Parts: sequence; C-alpha cells; structure tokens
Amino acid sequence: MLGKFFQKPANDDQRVPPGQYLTKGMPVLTYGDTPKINLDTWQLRVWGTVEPRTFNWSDFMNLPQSEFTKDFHCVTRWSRLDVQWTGIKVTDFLSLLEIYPNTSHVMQHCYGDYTTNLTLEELAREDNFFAFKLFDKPLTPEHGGPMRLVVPHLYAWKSSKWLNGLEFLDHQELGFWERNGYHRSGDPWQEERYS
Ligand SMILES: Nc1nc2c(c(=O)[nH]1)N[C@H]1C(S)=C(S)[C@@H](COP(=O)(O)O)O[C@H]1N2
Ligand SMILES: [Mo]
Repeated sequence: MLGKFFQKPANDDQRVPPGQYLTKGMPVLTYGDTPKINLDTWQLRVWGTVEPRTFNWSDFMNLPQSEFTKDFHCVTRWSRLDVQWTGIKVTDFLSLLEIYPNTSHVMQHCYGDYTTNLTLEELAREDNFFAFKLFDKPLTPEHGGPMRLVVPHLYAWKSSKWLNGLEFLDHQELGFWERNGYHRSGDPWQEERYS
C-alpha cells in the first residue's frame, strides 16, 4: 500500500509531522515545466515596501555561505529527513535591504511564474536559506537550480524553486497553491494542509 519508496517512521517519530511518511529519496514535485535559466542573466529582485534592488549571480555568491541539514515535508505526505543543502541565510540577505516598517507579508516570485506567500516574520526566521547546492552538488534544475528558497518549518510548497523575486507587502496576498485551496500558512505540525 505504501509503495517501495516509503517506510513507516521508526525512532525518528518525533521528527515526522502528523500524517506524513518518510521517504529516503528526494522526489521532484513541480507544477508545470522546469524553466531554463542562464546564470549570466539570472537576477533576484526585491520590490514593493522595500528599497528596490536587483542582485546578479556574482553579487549573490559574494554573500556568506553555510551548510544546512534540514527535514523537508511535502503536503502530499512525504517527508525526507536530513536533507543537506549549501546556501545563504535569508537573515543575512534581509540585512542588506531597507525594508519599510509597514511591511507585514512577502510574496515569492519565480522563473516559471510560481508564487507563494509568507508573512515577513516567517521569511525572517533564522533557519531559512537560499540554496544552491543539494548534497554537496550544484542544485539541479528539477530541484530548483540554480537557486531556490528553503523554508524548513513550513510545508515544502513554501520553498520556491527558481526564486527570482521577493515582493514586500503591507497586506496579505495569496500565492499559486494558496489561491487553489492550500492553507495560507502551511505549518506541517498543525497539519495546515488545506484552507
Ligand atoms: N517554482 C516552484 N517551486 C516549487 C514548486 C513548484 O511547482 N514550482 N513545488 C513546490 C512543492 S509542492 C514542493 S513539495 C517542493 C519540492 O521540491 P523538490 O522538487 O526539490 O523536491 O518544491 C516547491 N517549490
Ligand atoms: Mo509539495
């Protein structure tokens, strides 16, 4: 019934949110096509209730880099423990910006037009990062290469692959899945799957 990719959680129980099964692999989950991205023209833009800025790939790679080991929970019920990433802390990036005090929410934008919403507080968590390596290899296009966001404390649909923009907002707007029935917050420990 569970299929060969899944096993029941054993002693990792406390790390597996309710209603999730462990997988040992790293499934690919994308709505639509994988965009083709050229590093020479790659950009990460910030706009909205923030001083607008555009970062190119070399600007971005000059930021301090670290390794992260985090669990990854998809709302379709698979969880993968101990995923190893290399990336840049979101808080380090945010410290470069002039975010206006009326900011309450942030929309993630991507190559390929996917969007997903967060509160500023959820985005500014210490354990969030922009990843460009997965298990020590450059992030492949299907997993979001050259760069994706990882927000480990929420369901993985909140971790945009091919991120290219952060839109700062003074109100909440809903992203792609959130407009299509997913929960606006997406905390796996509260099983915030659907709205
Ligand atoms: N741009 C974009 N980001 C996305 C998605 C997507 O379809 N497009 N899918 C999300 C979902 S539902 C999940 S579970 C994770 C899957 O990441 P993976 O394919 O690297 O495992 O990416 C998230 N980020
Ligand atoms: Mo997902």
